Amino acid sequence: MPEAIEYERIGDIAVLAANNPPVNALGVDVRRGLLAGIERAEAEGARAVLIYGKGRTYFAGADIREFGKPPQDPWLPELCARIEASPLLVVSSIHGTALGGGLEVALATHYRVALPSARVGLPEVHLGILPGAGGTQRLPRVAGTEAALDMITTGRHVRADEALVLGVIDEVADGDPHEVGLNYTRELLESGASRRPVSEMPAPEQVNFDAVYDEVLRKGRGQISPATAVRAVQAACESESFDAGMKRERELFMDLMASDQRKGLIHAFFAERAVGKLPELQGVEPRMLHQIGVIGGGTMGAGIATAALLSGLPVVLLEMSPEAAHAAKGRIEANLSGAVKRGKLSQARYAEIMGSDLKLATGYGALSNVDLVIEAVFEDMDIKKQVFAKLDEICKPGAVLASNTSYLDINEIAAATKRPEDVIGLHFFSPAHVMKLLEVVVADKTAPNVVATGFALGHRLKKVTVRAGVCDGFIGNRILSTYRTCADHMILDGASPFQIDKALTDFGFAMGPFAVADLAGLDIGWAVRKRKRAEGLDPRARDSSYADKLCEAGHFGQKTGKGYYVYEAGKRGGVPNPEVLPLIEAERAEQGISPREFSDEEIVRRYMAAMVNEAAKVVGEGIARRPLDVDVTLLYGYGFPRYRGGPLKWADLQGLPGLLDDIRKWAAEDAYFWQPAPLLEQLVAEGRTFDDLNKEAS
Ligand code: T1G
Repeated sequence: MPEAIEYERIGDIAVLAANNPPVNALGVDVRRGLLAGIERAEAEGARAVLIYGKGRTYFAGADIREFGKPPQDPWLPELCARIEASPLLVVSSIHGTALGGGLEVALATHYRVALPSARVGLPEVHLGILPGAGGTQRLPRVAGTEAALDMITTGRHVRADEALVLGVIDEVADGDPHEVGLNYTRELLESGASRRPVSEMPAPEQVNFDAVYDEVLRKGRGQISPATAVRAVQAACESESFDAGMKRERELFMDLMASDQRKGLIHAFFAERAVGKLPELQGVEPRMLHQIGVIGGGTMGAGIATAALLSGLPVVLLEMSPEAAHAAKGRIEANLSGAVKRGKLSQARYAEIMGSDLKLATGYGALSNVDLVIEAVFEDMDIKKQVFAKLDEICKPGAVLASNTSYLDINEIAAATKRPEDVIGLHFFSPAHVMKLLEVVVADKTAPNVVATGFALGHRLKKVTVRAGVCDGFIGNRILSTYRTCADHMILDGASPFQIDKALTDFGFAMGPFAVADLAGLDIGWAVRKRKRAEGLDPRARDSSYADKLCEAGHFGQKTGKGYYVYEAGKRGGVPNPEVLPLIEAERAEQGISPREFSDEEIVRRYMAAMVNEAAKVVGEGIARRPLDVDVTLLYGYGFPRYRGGPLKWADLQGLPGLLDDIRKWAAEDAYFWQPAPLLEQLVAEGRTFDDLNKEAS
């Protein structure tokens, strides 16, 4: 096996090269190698040590896979102290990303040079922890308290030019990191530069830490790591010595390491990287995409077209009339102008896209040469079938035919063509150029390379792409429909939409379900309810019509200014609509229900249990391949709090037996809704968790 740290002696300089692909994470072998390298350089009488990374990056951080396992010597904080204490001049040459423990090692070296393309940062808070190898003590000493607080609490990656201004690095130079590092180290030796341990620099300046703490806590919506990190930086300013500050950092670090939030966030990190790893995609080449078609230029179609155009894919957008095509163009223009304003798109590229990459059409013939078409027309099976029959006639052989339906049966849609193997669901979330989730819905006859093409498109559009099977609502909307139903039941029984929204935002959701419904448009849920009633509801299912009455009165949520909430132009968010509670009270009276009190805790418990139970059915039926696919879907498409890891990670952390007990208890009042998922029962019987299933599948 190659050494994780390679040692090379060039004149007076000992060069330590990290060789631990893919990201030179600071696992135990790398730490041992660095320690041995420093000791050898000192023993051999070198004058300086240069540390850099082979491959794509300097150290991208501690090895996250070691978290939660017994620690192995040397620990990173001790290693950093040892590097800094070396009597030799120690220099880092940074390329790629110096993140977390990587930046902490760099800060323990005496000088830092970086390539212009390099980025540095302390992203630990995103993993539910804080920098634990001196980052909270050393960074404020070189960059000042304010800049350090910003970097540590946001975890943002800082570009080399900014890092230079902040004093995090000392020099920017272009070239190969080995050469750049050697040149810089030689210059330092020639100029007689002396060692420069950051720990010996004066303590950083005081700020109003309590105010910063409160602000960061509020912004974190219940996430504790950024606020806790503020206290660690405070210790850098207020401790009597550097070592005392380090001790405080360690205590706070260990507290966070033991937290469920850390477990949730680390799960999210690996889960979002695992969703694209499917055995069925191994070795399968996706079809080439040079140009795509989008049918329908409403909010969804225009969003999908925008996402494709931003990724460099030319788009033919089909609308039914010149007026509709014109309106669609306006939506895309508005989306792209937003990207220009945010600095994500240059003016020149904007002009290029509008000038030649986007083509508007009103006849199907324009789609004869595209490699993939995404249909985003009205959510109606008959219309979709007509569209696909037409595509079957027009599109060239091998073109992928995709539907953006959010509920409808892709098998039935595929059957409207003579090439069901080319048909797939590509379920985007609105606004499609912003939301990160893409569900790739695989029908019975979808060809593997069409699935691979869906994933390749998702990758190109920078989406987190999840595989789903066919059922009503696929992974996300099926689970949504169940937890929404649970919320509706609680309303019938005595809770208010506003209490439910508040309880769930306090739990960490970006928005509560009723605010979400207002945002999405109440007409969408109304259409689904009408369809389901037309198909025939199970007589045991509880139903309610107060929400229909809102729609009948023309209140569709934000787009009409009124729904569960009333929205005033120019104001963010809304205030409770006073018409809602009387409608609910009338409904309760009609159904003969005497309302009861709900605690916020019960609301969350029931809502989450409904979500977990449906999610377990979705996994048990193979609609989602693994529990982690559900977790990622809810995290990226439904505002689930990332620090809770996703519903099934949350369930594991709560304990599955207790959840199943509750579900069985509630089944006594509503046996139809609270049917325990067979998979949940099985896991409890076997004493296993959802995460055990994830591990078995990887
Ligand atoms: N440990 C282990 N594996 C890691 C890793 C890490 N730190 N970072 C990445 N990987 C794996 C990843 O799972 C994937 O594996 C492969 O590398 C490529 O990653 C004491 C406590 C560096 C910007 O938070 O942000 O230091 O899926 O697909 O898009 O304070 O990875 O191929 O099997 O993401 O080019 C702090 C986390 C740790 C950085 C590269 N560091 N990594 O992005 O590739 S905590 C981080 C990233 C810490 C100290 C502490 C990104 C990246 P596989 P990728 P990428």
